[in-house]
Amino acid sequence: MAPKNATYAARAKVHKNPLAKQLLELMERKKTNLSISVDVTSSEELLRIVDQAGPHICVVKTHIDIVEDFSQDLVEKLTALSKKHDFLIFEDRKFADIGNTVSLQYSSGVYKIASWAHITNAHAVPGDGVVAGLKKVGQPVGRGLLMLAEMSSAGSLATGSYTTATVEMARRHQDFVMGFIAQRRMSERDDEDFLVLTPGVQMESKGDAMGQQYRTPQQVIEKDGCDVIIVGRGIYGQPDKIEETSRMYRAAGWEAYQRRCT
Ligand code: S5P
Repeated sequence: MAPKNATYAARAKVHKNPLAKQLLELMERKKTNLSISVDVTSSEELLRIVDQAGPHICVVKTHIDIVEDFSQDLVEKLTALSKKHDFLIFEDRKFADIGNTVSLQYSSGVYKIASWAHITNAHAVPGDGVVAGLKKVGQPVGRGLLMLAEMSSAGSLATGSYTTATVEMARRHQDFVMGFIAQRRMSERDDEDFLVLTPGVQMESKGDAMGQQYRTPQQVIEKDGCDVIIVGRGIYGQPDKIEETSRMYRAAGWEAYQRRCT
């Protein structure tokens, strides 16, 4: 892995995973390590939030199955916004089944996730088959996968030897697995460079009533060596201040990264 203080640009130059390289380049070009998690149930609200946050983010994370009025039009408009504002789309599907099933869930059904989401994620619990099933669909169309190595929620079972085994699984599929959803940097090896995208980030609150636990951009990026902060309610929780709050989290995330690099 690149040293903890290596810049996104330096890492992009030598990265072998195409999606990781693309994201690192984008982050450097746009000077942002902020991802917004837009967990809202209306297409119109989703698109409004994304358009307002757009200038400040590198990734939009969706839970497409919570949108009540989902249509192909939403996907087309979201894709247009990703081009307008220069960000990647990450469908937080958390696949967790046998290879054959996840390949169908990823390619087919109502959502056809692989046709529009640059990035998706999977739990390691089924074993290597989950990666193989997703890779079969996603790799030919240039998609990337994140493995859930840790979770932000209280009492998560993704710790210790489970986390270690997840990293080992990712190592066996580096052509498709671009990194992890985790709470800290996952590897210090200099022959690999997994990106770490980290949810459970907020500056105002320490958590919610259902086990979510929040840490600050400084803790996540500067102290724990993660690469991208994922902020949900910290931004969309104030629907009238999307632009302003995105700007604030972007600045906090980028300053923490700059301090890490010096
Ligand atoms: O460990 C995790 C992994 C994920 S992907 N913890 C999480 O909270 N998430 C997701 O990040 C979760 O599904 C939600 O979409 C987002 C956090 O939202 P927030 O409103 O708590 O910031």
